[in-house]
Amino acid sequence: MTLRRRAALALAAGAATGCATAQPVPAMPVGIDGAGLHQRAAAKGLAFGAAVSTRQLVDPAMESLIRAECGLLVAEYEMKWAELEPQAGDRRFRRADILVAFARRHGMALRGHTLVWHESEPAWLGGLDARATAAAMAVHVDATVRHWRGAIGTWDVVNEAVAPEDGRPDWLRRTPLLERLGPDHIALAFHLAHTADPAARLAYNDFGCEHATFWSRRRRVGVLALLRGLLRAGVPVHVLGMQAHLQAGQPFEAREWRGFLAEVAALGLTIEVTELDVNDAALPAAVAARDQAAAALVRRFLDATLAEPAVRAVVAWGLSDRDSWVRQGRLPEHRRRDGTQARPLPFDEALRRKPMWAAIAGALDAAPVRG
Ligand code: 9MR
Repeated sequence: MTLRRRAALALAAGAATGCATAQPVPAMPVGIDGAGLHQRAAAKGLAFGAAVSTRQLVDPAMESLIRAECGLLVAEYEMKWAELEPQAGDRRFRRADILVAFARRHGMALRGHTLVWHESEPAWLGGLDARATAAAMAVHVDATVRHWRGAIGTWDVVNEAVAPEDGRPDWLRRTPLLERLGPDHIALAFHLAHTADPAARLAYNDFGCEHATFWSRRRRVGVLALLRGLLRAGVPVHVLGMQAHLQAGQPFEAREWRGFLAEVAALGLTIEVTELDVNDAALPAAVAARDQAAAALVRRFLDATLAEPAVRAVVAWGLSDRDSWVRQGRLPEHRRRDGTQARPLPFDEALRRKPMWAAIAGALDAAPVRG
């Protein structure tokens, strides 16, 4: 029996219900018309938004910053599988519902993030055999997409499936789901999401493609191969999400990057920048110089990216440095040797605009209007 058929049967049977910084940064002057990033993006037919959490919505200053700057929201973690189904069959949509209601109340679009990701698989999945895993994935994708049907414009269906360094001939990552179900589970997740909400745009989302390095280049080849294979097989994938966790100190070449985006666009896909931020670990400690360098990298990246008409959205992975995952230092390459805090986002910890805000605003202002 094919995986798809098996999952469909499982569905029918309801089988798996079962620091502060040393020097303060001066506030950036408000742009010519005082507009936030969302308004600047909207003027070009683009969307601008950020990853947020429900915790941020109860902080009045943060809440008003989100409303001033964002036209699109994504849950930084509250829509991940491990959060939504902490125990098998125990589905908890309530927290993420708060975000969805907030977005609706303020006329903001939503990205759904993310249905299948090896880092957010619930622990209980580990104890299941292939058949039960397929059933659990099918019910999770179906129930989740159906729950927010009509509310979420774009879903990150599969996240970070490419890892050339894992040594498979297809350059796919060796995840628990892949080991148990094989590569077909990727296509299956898209089919299930499409059935659950035929109007939602479905994205493949990945990181580490943006730089002019051997590592990034291989990842781009892997991503293109995956997309081509899915499209050839008639899989409903509509969007490529490029996370854009930029690495200061690594080379970025606009022409090379634009060539890749043009190849993606030629496949008929649209493109969204989904998790923009800058790892500044390689930059000097002095805040002014550091912020200028990070902003310059963001400006070069966005100028090149927004020149591609298929690019429709820019999403920052948070608004304020104080909330950035980079500060958690989970990745060794995020740790600053000088012990100062990372400054990866457009607003500082006091929610003041940084040069990175001006870089994003400038790139949006300079972007061609979308048709
Ligand atoms: O920034 C997110 C962090 O707060 C969460 O603890 C973590 C696990 O859910 O996920 C982080 O976001 C990741 C995103 O979902 C996918 N791309 C990489 C991001 C940083 O790890």
